[in-house]
Amino acid sequence: ADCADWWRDAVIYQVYPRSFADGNGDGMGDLPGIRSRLPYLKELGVDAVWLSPFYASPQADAGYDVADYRAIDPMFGTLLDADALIRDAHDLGLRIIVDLVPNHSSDAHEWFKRALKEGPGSPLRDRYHFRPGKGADGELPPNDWESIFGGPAWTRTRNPDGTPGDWYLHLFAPEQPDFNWEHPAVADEFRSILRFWLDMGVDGFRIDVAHGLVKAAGLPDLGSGDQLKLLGSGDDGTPFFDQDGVHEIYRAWRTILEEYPGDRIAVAEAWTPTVERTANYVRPDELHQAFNFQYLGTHWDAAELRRAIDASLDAMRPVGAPATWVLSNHDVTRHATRFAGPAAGTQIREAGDRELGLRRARAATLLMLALPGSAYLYQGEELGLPDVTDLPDEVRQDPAFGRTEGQDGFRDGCRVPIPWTAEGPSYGFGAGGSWLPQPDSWAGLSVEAQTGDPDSTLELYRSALAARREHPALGAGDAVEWLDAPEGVLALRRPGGFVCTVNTTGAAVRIPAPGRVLLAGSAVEPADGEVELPADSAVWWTV
Ligand code: TEU
Repeated sequence: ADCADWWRDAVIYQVYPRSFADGNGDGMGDLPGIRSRLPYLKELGVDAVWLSPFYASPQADAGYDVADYRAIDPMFGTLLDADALIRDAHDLGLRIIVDLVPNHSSDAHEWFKRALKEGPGSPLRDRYHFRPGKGADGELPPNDWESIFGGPAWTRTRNPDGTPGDWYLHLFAPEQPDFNWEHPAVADEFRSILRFWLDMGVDGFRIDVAHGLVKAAGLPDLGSGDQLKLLGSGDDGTPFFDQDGVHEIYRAWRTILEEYPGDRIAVAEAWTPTVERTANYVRPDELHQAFNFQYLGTHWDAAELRRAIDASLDAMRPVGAPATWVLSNHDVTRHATRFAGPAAGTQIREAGDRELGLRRARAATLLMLALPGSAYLYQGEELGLPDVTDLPDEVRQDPAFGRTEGQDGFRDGCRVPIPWTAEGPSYGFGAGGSWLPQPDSWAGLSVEAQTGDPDSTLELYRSALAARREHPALGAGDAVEWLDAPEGVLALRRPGGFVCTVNTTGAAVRIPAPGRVLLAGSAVEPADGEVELPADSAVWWTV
């Protein structure tokens, strides 16, 4: 883990601070809580921890609305807590990656507050996208863009004298005004923020909405067309995503990262239409990694999984970047629920067959961890947590919730606080309850309940991560060789004498045993050179 290219095959664990561990009993997770659980993460066997935003924020979008990029929100702690967390992590050999939110600030950011207060003509307005409205009285938004959370991407301001004024752009919630990245002060400020956190000792950044910073000149209308389809399937023509200009920003950032010792990295959150477009973000002089959302979006289907894996490896090979796998995060339905039913997509409403979803999730994880490259885990997936699909409307906090039809804002379901113990009011999350209610069934899924149970998902993750550390060949390079296998079965060979078999079908399948069992998600007993692969299961073999 100390080597220069530590990130190429790193397993990185995403902590969602408000839902991980609550140190002060106010029902909200915090930095001291995370700090107290670092030994758990060390024992789990991950290389690094990515922390979702903990900055000063009104929490209109759970901290992705930053009011001060150099301060910790009091609800999470202080800069001293952050410093202690980084130090403790480093002492344990864990790296820390922080979330950077450069596409937009909070409307409570000093610049935006002053821009509003000073009124039209304020030079601070140039740091955002302020525009006069259309129509006789400027009563219509400047263009036809829609917010990703629903509704227009523009909100009208009031002038200091109370009259209706200009509009400002927000690709997300109205409380998240988009920065104007053409303005040099914005670029300067973020270079300075990078240095601030690098000086604090962080090992890298996860770049929020990395594909969104630059907008097409003139902010042209989308015209007819389903905007959501443009976002979902992507389209090179989208005037606010994946514009070529973003790459200049990342080249400047790479230079800064390289100035610091210790191989600091940046990973792009870029929802691009194709893996080839994603690869543009990880050129040798830009960011190091980019999440592979094409893989995240696949059905539980052998051919589809194989296609997504090949496409990602093929796209990354020419740029020399590691494929970066991810199955769950704080924006999508957890994979134990996604794979439970026939529906695909990132937002699933039904709970589905819990057992089926868990079996497939365990198999999908073993497949992911047998692939070359880096992998991101989302807190709680190592416990096999499902999404909580029946949260009452009144506890939901996702700003997308209820904004428009079709945008359901089901992201709260994957953000329910972690169960640590089998007993207690919030299953050990904290002494004062939890900001979202945990289902009763989570007692049996707690860290305490699973620890030491060899059949548990937690112990499966621990074993898989231990094996990955013991056999670095598992994550190394970019080579995957597909072996002949019956329909619905994947068999992939990795250099170093490893084979991973995945049976994606609902029935047991008999195949020639590829070698000796290294790790199995469900019990397998090879005999006479053959083995029966249980339904929806994966096995690692050494040959
Ligand atoms: O997400 C960017 C993004 O595009 C997501 O909104 C995604 O499309 C959606 O969640 C899928 O349902 C990032 C953060 O990860 C997310 O939590 C923030 O809400 C968003 O940026 C705004 O900062």
